[in-house]
Amino acid sequence: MAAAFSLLQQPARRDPMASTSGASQEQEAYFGRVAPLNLLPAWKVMPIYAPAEPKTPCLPAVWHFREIKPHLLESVRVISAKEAERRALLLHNPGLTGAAHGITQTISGDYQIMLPGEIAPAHRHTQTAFRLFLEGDGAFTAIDGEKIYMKRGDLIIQPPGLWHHHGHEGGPGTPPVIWFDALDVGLCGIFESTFFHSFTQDEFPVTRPVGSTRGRYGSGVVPASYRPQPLDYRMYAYPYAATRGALDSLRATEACDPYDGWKVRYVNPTTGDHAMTTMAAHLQILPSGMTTAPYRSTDGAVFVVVEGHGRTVVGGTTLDWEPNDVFVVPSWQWHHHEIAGEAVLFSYSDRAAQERLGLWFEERGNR
Ligand code: GTQ
Ligand code: FE2
Repeated sequence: MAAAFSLLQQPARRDPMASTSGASQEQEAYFGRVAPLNLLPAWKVMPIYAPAEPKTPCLPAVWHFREIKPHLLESVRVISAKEAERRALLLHNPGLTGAAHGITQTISGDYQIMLPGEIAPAHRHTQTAFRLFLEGDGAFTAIDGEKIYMKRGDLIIQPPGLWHHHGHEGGPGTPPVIWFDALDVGLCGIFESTFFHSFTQDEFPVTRPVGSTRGRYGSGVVPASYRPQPLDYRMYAYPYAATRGALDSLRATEACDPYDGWKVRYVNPTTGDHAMTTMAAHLQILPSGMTTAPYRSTDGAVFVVVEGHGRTVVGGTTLDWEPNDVFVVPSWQWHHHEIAGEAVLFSYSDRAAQERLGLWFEERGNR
């Protein structure tokens, strides 16, 4: 995408920060006179609302599944899925304070657990969501009347406004199921466009056969009468076997990209655009021993480790990771990956929203 201006060549100019340091007594008195009228002098707050480059309170951080799993298992004794509606542990960025509770200011993530026989009751919301399934057998998400059974690595996107509930159909005594959820909570919060409704019953009626949407839209064809709409989603399930197969296929003939290894983007098959309107999602494979070249972009990205081991260096912070761990690289921070054992990383961010609004920028460094 062509940038509206060059980010990398800041013209030399007086420092706008200078105007805020050391306001004179006269200026302070003036601020005091306009404040009761709910006015703020722009020159006083300029560096906060218009910093020279992206600034974030979010910190680079990693959540180790090995440490978290015992607490997830314990949560099933603390509350039922029905009572909790979603029995999930949110990943909270340690740099965020106050009401903010996301991994970044725009997106959230959590680990959700269900026991056999449980139902997480039906609801709908304006937030876009998705699940990346991690472990266990017998779990489904029902979206708009279609049950989607989930296996490890499957991505299930949850379009805004559609009724959904979850269940675990494994028999008594089968292990719990655990998956990773993400929502654009902060983004909808900033726009103050969040609606949330609970359905009248625990389960929204299932009216379409298993495999319906992927069966119709997942094979390079669409029903003949269908005309794609920009905000229309028709396919919810992206099975891991298919996406992983796409990576293997790329790898068979393409050179390893120094920044990304081999990387695919999840798309809406009827438009070719991002699979979700607000959040971009990607899957990449990085070979053992690879150190990626330094990169930064304006979307704070969250990574879920599907396979492999390694670490990611974000500025001065090193994040070690293994399967099922989650880590975050905040906006505009230089980072690279060091791969110890061939790794498959799922990642997501608010990039789709930023691109639509003309706000997305990236910079590729040299090694
Ligand atoms: O599974 O539908 O953790 O709507 C938060 C909000 C999970 C879900 C969460 C949700 C869900
Ligand atoms: Fe939900």
